[in-house]
Amino acid sequence: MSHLVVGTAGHIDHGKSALVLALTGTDPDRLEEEKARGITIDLGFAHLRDGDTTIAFVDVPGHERFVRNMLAGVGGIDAVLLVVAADESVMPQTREHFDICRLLAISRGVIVITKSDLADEETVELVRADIAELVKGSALAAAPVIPVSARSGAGLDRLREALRALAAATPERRERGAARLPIDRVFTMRGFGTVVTGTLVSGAVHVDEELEVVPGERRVKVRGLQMHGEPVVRAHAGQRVALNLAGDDVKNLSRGQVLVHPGTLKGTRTVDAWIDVLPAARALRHGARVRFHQGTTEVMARVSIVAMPAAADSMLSIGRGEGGYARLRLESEAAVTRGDRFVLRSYSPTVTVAGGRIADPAAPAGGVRLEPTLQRFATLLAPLRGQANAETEAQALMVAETGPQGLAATALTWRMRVAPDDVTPTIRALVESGRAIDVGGRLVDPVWRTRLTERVLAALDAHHVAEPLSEGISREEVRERVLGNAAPGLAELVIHDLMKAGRVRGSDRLSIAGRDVALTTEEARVRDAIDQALRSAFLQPLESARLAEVAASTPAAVEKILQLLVRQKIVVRLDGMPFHRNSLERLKSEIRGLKEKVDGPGISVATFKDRYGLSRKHAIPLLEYLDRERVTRRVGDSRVLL
Ligand SMILES: Nc1nc2c(ncn2[C@@H]2O[C@H](COP(=O)(O)OP(=O)(O)OP(=O)(O)O)[C@@H](O)[C@H]2O)c(=O)[nH]1
Ligand SMILES: [Mg+2]
Repeated sequence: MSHLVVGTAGHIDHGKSALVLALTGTDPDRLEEEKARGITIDLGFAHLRDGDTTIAFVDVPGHERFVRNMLAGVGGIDAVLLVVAADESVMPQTREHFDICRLLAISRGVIVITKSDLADEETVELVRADIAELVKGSALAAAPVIPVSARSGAGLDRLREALRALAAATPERRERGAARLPIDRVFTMRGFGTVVTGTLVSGAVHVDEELEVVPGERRVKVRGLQMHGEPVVRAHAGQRVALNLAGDDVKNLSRGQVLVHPGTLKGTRTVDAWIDVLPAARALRHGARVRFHQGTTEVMARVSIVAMPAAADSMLSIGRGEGGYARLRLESEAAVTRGDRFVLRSYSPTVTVAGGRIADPAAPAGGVRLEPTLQRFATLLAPLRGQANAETEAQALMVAETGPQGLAATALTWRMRVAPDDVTPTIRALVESGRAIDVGGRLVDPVWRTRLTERVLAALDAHHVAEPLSEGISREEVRERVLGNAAPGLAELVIHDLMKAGRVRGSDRLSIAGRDVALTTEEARVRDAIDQALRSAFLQPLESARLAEVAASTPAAVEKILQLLVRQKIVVRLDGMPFHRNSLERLKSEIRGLKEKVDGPGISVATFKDRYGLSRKHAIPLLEYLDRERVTRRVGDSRVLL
């Protein structure tokens, strides 16, 4: 079963719709107004079945005012049916439609000279010459040119034959990749609800599947699928489908939105692109306001021409017939991705001026007047021009640009157009070639592993110098203050690297290995004095003023040493009061030793304070400490020994 989507193209009244009707039996003009005025206004659809080949026709309007509708129609076609009337030959919209097809790289097609019944052979030959001139040097230069009359039926069989050959020669579209369906029509059907139609650009959709609407980030469910009027359970790339949608968010859908597998495409407002300006158009200037057309989307955009820092704005333009780099700032979101082709029309007069290809659908914010920007464009565009293996370079560039934050692996799909099935092998290729490290689903440039290692060492070193008594920086602070802008997985990896290499040690606090707490002689004396004083005080409280006196030092110096001793677990503070570790150990063993001797309700607060000669105020924190240490358990005002 093969599928071909063919779009008509050509000047108004040249017989495009009549030809589709003659080929398929379906009149593509369905609107009252179209029938009344005898012109096509919006897209029309019809299809032809030939053995196991289905040819879907998208019939476009020729009127110059409706080129935007034509653009929405040709976004998803495989081939063009370029129509030129024998009695008028090549006209302005013949050229404009053909330009659009070229800009969108539609490289297959059949050329039809319609209304052959209205012209003699000589005239038809002149039309042939005009056509040859038009398509010279293009992909359609060798396309068949077939005179046809929709009125008499002459030439229709030859045309059908040519279409059949076209279908046979056209490769099936990529089914790999995430589903992507630009909406070209939305309507409601009694008994069904909302129906949207479009051509599946990539991937496949199934009945009962959930899809996301982009832009808008709404979810809808596929209640039913139809292809050419018949229900199906699945449709794939290259097929025209009608989807019956369900869900709370199904209201207000419109042409230009795209249905995708959730999370595989995002709305964007800044894109980096290559632009080709048509030979017959005016130069595209920096700052120009244009209409950006991609798929079925149309949004206004502002062009920033990318050039070297020295170039003056007024000189910045891409000349007629030339190509160049540009950043497009869209005035509203569009659902586009890398590699997409688009068309630009000038704001006023509304004519087609250029087209191009998206290199990055989520260009970084900021100016384009920087030398690295030129390099960025060159790297991103090389693979789109067919340079082998350059895609890995382009991916590596995007990874590098995200710095220590890293690029989410999912961005490979929505930003780099990597099919979901190809994400894992792509990551592997980046990692194996040394372009990225994979930290918990984020890809980071390996230079950050080294840079952040240095950063941690420098921070620890500075800390040791500033606070020789400190035993390092808490792990949390290292993560948040020192490595705060790094992907969490990378921060962990860097700390792990340093510990494994033996350069950093610690658990709660990290310090540089070998940089032990350095006490001055005076500090060591104070420490020993405090140590001694606390040991001999046993459980008697020693306020810091008193400790300073005993140690012949200042309260501030004593406090610093006390903090060090607390961190070293030599001193324990209970309610702010310092006790020597040994005192508390002795207390615990003494109380445990009472177990055999005491019976009944255990020890009361009164017994405890009398035993150790403490005030009630000082006894309570010690008893609570014993509870916490599971030596005792409080029952009412008493302690049971455990
Ligand atoms: N004599 C003759 N008239 C034709 C032929 N094909 C179309 N016509 C007439 O030409 C007029 C325009 O035909 P359409 O098919 O509507 O032309 P179109 O290209 O679809 O026009 P737009 O969609 O508005 O751009 C109609 O009156 C048709 O009847 C033909 O082969 N011979
Ligand atoms: Mg028409």
